[in-house]
Amino acid sequence: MENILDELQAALAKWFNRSHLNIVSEQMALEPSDIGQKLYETPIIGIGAADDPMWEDMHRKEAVGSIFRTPREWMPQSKTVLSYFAPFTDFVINGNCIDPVDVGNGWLYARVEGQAFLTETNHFLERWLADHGIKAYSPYAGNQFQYVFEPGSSADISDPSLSFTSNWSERHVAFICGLGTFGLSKALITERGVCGRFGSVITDAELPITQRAYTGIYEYCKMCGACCRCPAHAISLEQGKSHHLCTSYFDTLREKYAPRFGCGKCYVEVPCMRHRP
Ligand code: B12
Repeated sequence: MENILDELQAALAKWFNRSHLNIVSEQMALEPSDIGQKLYETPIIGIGAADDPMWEDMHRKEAVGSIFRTPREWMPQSKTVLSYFAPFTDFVINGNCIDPVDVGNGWLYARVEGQAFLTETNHFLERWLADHGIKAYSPYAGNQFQYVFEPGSSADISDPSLSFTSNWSERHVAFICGLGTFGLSKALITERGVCGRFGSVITDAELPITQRAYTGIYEYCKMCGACCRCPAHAISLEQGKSHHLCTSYFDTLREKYAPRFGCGKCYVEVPCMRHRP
């Protein structure tokens, strides 16, 4: 099973280097100079055990909440979870460092078209693993993924005590799979920093487990406060991060950048931007 991970890394590298979905096309470009730019670097991977007792802890209100479904609740025969972090390219990161408020074009593409590419990456992993005799399922890319923002804001979720959560939180999954810990901004800090996005698949194979190099949930964060320059004033050293203030501000950006959206000012110009501090 060790070898299969090397093979998978190679297949992912090829997919990230060759897929046209990972490149700014002429149709999506806001400026001609953006055409041909790449959005994501090849991901880093972490593997968690489906019987890790920490999955049950995610049901606790202060963690993810009752809405969370453990790997076994998604797929009863599951043995492991493969979580990946796809770092943004310099094109995406540098473009969002130019102005403290205006969002870079690359950041907007990476959020919208880039997430569509990552959803395809989850399906790519499902297919690749199936070709190797392994059943794999991506909760986020499937039709049962659910999330809720402000309490009571989702028609599908009747429990009004739930807010800003989902039934498969990729950062919590990545935390359990050994990829990193949370920061003050609540971004997950990996070896490649915070600038990037996560995806995952649940599998029925005994893949080699990644040992977590941490115990505390904020262990990789130096609490330097650099992310407190958030334009929505949603982050402070005293109060942490307010999802409510962040989301309200985010909604105004949906209008400004329609049909795209994004912000990520707490992800750039911070010591954890590209590396674990
Ligand atoms: C809802 C959502 C939002 C909402 C609300 C934020 C939120 N709740 O996380 C809004 C719209 C504001 C948002 C904004 C953004 N988002 Co968003 N969002 C999500 C989404 C869909 C679900 C998040 C979720 O389920 N949260 C669950 C709640 C419970 O998390 P939490 O409150 O932060 O968790 C705390 C508690 O669990 C607590 N805790 C207490 N006890 C315990 C015990 C244990 C054991 C643990 C582990 C934790 C714990 O610790 C945590 C940290 O404080 C995910 C996609 C996904 N499927 O995961 C992306 C996701 C979190 N977003 C992401 C990104 C990139 C962004 C933006 C940068 C978007 C952009 N492109 O500009 C901004 C950044 C804002 C910010 N600083 O958070 C990335 C995160 C990347 C990273 N490095 O961490 C994700 C994972 C998407 C992805 N596929 O990669 N997002």
